[in-house]
Amino acid sequence: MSGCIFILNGPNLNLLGQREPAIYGHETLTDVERACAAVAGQAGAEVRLFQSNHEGEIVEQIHLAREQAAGIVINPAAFTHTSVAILDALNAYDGPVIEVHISNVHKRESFRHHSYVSLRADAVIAGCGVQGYELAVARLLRLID
Ligand code: CA2
Repeated sequence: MSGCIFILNGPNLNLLGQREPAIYGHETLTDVERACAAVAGQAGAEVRLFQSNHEGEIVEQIHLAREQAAGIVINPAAFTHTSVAILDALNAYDGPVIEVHISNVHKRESFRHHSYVSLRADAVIAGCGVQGYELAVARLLRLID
């Protein structure tokens, strides 16, 4: 198996590991990228991690994924609950998509219970901490095998 898995992250996730460790843990996005690269590497695949605080930049990464990615792992962060634009972009992507949330959004405020992205995602992982990203990559590798 070869191919690149895009790991897309939404607003404020650049602060991962620096603030709110009780909710999001101590690991950073760099740690996430390293762990996911190790999982993908066992199958001869690569990952590319991207984070943006801007909705349009995430939409553009999803467009790029149409040509470059065998699958997408996405934590849209707050855009999960608001963004029809990200949903529409994912609907124009043909490969598998896995939605990840570090926290268990269903144990939190009710506005976090609805996800536009879940209307497109092939699977949703929530509440596994940053391990959720590794689980998502492992699942994607199975789906694109
Ligand atoms: O649990 C998740 O992964 C979320 O996608 C995280 C989003 C939140 O809006 C979603 O409802 C659930 C928030 C990401 C903010 O990330 C931070 C990380 C460290 C410190 C502060 C914010």
